[in-house]
Amino acid sequence: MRAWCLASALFASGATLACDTPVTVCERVTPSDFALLDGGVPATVLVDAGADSAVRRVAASLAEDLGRVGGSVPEVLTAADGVDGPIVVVGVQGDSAWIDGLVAAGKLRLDDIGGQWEAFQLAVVDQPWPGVAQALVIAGSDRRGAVFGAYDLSERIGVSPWHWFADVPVTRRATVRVTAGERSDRPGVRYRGIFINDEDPALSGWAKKKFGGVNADMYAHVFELLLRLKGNYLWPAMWAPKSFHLDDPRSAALAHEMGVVMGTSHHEPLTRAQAEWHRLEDDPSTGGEWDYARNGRNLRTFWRGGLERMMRGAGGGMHENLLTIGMRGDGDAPMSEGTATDLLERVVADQRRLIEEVTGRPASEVPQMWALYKEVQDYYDQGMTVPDDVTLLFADDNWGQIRRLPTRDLGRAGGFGVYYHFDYVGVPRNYKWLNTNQIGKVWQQMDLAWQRGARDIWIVNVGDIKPVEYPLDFFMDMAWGPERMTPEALAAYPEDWAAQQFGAELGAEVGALMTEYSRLAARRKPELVNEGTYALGEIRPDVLVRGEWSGIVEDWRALVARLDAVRPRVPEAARPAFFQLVDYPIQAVANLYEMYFATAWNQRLAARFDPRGNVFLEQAERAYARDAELVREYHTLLDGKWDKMMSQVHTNYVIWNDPVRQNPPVLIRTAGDVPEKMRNARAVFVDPESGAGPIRIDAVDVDRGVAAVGIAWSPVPDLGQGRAALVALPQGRPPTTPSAAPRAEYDVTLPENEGIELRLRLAPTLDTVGSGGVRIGVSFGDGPMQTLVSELEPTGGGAEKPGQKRWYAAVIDNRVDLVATFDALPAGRHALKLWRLDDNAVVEVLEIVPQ
Ligand code: REL
Repeated sequence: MRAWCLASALFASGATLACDTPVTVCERVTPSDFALLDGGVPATVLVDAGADSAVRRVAASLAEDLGRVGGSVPEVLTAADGVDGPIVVVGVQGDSAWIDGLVAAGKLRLDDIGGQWEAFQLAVVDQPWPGVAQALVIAGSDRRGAVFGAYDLSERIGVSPWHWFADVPVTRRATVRVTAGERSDRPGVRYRGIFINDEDPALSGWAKKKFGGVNADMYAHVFELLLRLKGNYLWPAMWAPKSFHLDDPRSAALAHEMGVVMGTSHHEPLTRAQAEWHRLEDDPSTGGEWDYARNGRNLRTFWRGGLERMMRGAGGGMHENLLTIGMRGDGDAPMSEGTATDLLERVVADQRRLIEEVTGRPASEVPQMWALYKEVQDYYDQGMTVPDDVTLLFADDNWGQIRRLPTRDLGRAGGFGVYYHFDYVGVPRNYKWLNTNQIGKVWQQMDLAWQRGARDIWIVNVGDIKPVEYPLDFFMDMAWGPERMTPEALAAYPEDWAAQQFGAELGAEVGALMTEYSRLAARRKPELVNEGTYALGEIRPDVLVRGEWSGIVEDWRALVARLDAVRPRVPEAARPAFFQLVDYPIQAVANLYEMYFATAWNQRLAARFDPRGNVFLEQAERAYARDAELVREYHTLLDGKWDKMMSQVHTNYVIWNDPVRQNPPVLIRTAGDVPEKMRNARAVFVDPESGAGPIRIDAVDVDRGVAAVGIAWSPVPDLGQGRAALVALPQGRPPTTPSAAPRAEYDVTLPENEGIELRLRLAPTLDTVGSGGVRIGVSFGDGPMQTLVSELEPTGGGAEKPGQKRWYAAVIDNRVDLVATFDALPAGRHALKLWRLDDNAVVEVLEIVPQ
């Protein structure tokens, strides 16, 4: 087998040398470059006196970043009089006298960004004003464009978006030059956001301790993080009884001031937190049943109040919002039995009437979205439409598989979006402790969304934010530049990201740790692991024989060994960041596996009254104590900056929902002595005798790829349990007929057999078209093709549907197994062929089992 395409496509780094890019940081010094920092002296920052608050704030933030790098914070001036050194000017085209003056004088052209959404242009301008040799212009097409331009520069001078939120240190540099020329950029996806959700007890507990609550002081950091990540949209924390507006009225004002577009979660219409409905229950004009058929008048009053509050805004101006419309039942439940399209259409029509009445604008001019979450998707599938200007927000299955993508009305003005999950509270099991998402999976799903036209909103449920820093950064980078996030850029991402946080010397190794951690953690959410998850080996009088469990634990041990080798080389200043982003997740999950593994052996041996079980009892107890120690270490880091942030319950779940506290494993002590030589549990294991197993092929080990209709099976890194997964690219193309299907071929040698069973291991992706499953074809040689179908039905809010049980199993195991059987084939060499019929098939492993 040859690792087909891997060398060229998968691991080739697409990084451009910074010196070749205009207006970026380059180590080489050329006279035409702009001196952002010269011998520790920063350039002066200039902003118009009347600039928008978001622009003034980011100018100050950029000045602080220059201080972080160079050691002294420059002044932020509103007049250039008397400044003879280099100047950085931040402003909005058409709103900045400084920038417009340069354009009028013919010294600056902003044609690249004119009239665009959130675009920015950076340009080095010589002799901008009398007595000033050079200016670095950061011009936004609008206020957020200016913000993103400034933070783009911050990132390039070495201030990670995570400098506060994960304590990533900034490397001091006395001299920073910015290459001459001009450069512009703009987002691919219009609204790019996060949903803080399931935030009790972790983020809530942390915020309460550090800021006195989930209030504006906390949101100041969240907003800044979001903007540094070039995101613009937030669904605030809402776990009952939180209300973004009632809890601290400063929060909404601050969002507006900093330039963040606020929203509310998918089931909280017209800026109202669900909790407000209950908190205002004493008000006779609101409250009562959350039921539009019976209590429509109060609901309208309630929603009107939300809109009026939005209109009052800061200083009387309207706050920027992307309004959620539609309705679910109270507390995120389905609204009614079955699909009540008429009622929901009435809800939407009434909500839009309210929008017009309160804002005084046509509803089509006030941004709105309708989230097709869980059973709400049924309304869409059954043909319900909402006005053309409303963005349709499709959702994943809460486990990272997008359920549906646009199939009709492709040109609708409001377009489409996706609501995605990195964290979830719900069936089959809550997962909200640590990151379990592979960036390759995020890439595959969001690339599909992009190709299929879901380009107006990408929002991701990030739980407490903290444990999902890495995939969140990736999600936002991809939302900003979806076309730039090619498979090659994806392959380079772990190293690039790690280099940004920990320095170039450690980039490759730490990036590899992130990749392997994500692969192992994605196998199964830690909340779904227990002592019974994997098969134990055999018990013999003198030794124990390794089984599946041992292999799983060995994978984690190998990763910990690599971590241990890297840790001492992490510079002192980066240790807190390293602990949060790399060390804690790896150690904590590895330790959890050790605990369940030891528990499994303890219970098994104790059931046979075998005192060797006591060795494992002690091991499991140590692991349980270690878990608490690791949490303590996290919580006491940096004088307790992140205290309570790791307090999601994560051991010994019994049902889908939280156990209320951490529970120790059930361990059994057996009477009797353990012989000395048995006391080292690791030393008592032996390998099983190897028998003839299936022929296993990593799906990316293709011998021949045969492209057709412009589509080819291609490796996608950081996806699945192999080195990469095989996906037909480009995505978003229609089904292919067998005669026109692209294929991958594997040369295999079959033994004598009476038939062949072929098993495909796929990622549990969904049919996003609604056409009855994801199809894939298999055949041997010139034999007939068999069509295999993966048909999973994620849980909606309503009655259980056929295929739902399969979906439970698939998301628990994070895999789907499809099996084809073939009549006896002659022993010897055959070409096994894999045919692309539908989009969104992600193949990880093939296994051939001769019968
Ligand atoms: O993950 C989701 O989208 C939902 O479970 C949540 O949005 C839901 O609102 C929950 O927090 C409570 O209502």
